[in-house]
Amino acid sequence: MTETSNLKALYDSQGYVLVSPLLSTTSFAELQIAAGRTAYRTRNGQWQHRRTVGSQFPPYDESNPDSWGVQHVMHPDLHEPAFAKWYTSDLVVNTVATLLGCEEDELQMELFNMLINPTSHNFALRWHRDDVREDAIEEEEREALDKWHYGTQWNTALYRDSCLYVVPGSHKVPRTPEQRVHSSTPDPPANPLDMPGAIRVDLKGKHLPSYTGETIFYNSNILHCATYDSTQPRATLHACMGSVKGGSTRARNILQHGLDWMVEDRFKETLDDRGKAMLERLIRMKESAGEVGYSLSN
Ligand SMILES: O=C(O)CCC(=O)C(=O)O
Ligand SMILES: [Fe+2]
Repeated sequence: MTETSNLKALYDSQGYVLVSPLLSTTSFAELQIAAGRTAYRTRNGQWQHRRTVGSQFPPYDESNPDSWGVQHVMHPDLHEPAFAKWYTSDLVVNTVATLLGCEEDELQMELFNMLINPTSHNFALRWHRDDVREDAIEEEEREALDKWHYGTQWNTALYRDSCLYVVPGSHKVPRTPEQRVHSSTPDPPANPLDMPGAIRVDLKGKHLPSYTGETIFYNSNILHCATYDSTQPRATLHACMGSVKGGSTRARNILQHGLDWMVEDRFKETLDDRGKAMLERLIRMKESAGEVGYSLSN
């Protein structure tokens, strides 16, 4: 097997794979500067597309001034071209095409957000799958997992990041009765490692130069949760990309984040030709999707 087919085989069997590095030295420096400015603007209220402490999933309300994430980092009003440049770079696009087993010209642009540490409150997300409700019965869960092959999500750490927990292999099989017990309420776990099969993901960020931008690519319907410590700096690029072969399967999960701004020409004008083509594929999905609602409840 070649190295890339190894990567895909591992991704398909575990539901995630670690890749390092996913950033060149230049893009690491550019992105770290852009990320710092973006986190600052979000925390001081200048950038209002954010994930609010207290809201685990979209829609994020405004009830808390503290934030655990920044939404829409490619938005033209943010004026940070480094984000779209990286999202459409050879390294990212080729890695995603390898993992999905598709050609570059099938890839659609999706979400690009950033996860940051809250500054005054610890926060956590419950065990969940991004697009399967916690009360789904076994057959519904199996059906949802069986069609979830057309996209991948990734976290690229700019600082060391050990917030995320996953259950390897759980992207393919419904929860066991015991796993259901740990993932059926809105409450985050007291100890994530109480979940049968759980592991903690530890991504090296800038501290070890040879690991710059360590990344986990994961199937977003793998069973996962996360804990956020307000004293641990976090700036983790959080993005996803899909293949047009998925048709509308990814529409709800992607469009629930509110992507009207991506349809505007002034966003398109910030992209190179590859980016424009990827965006065009997303817009086609959006046009055919209609009303999508939300994947999970808060
Ligand atoms: O913080 C993380 O790494 C995970 C975020 C997550 O699971 C989500 O936004 O659904
Ligand atoms: Fe999630």
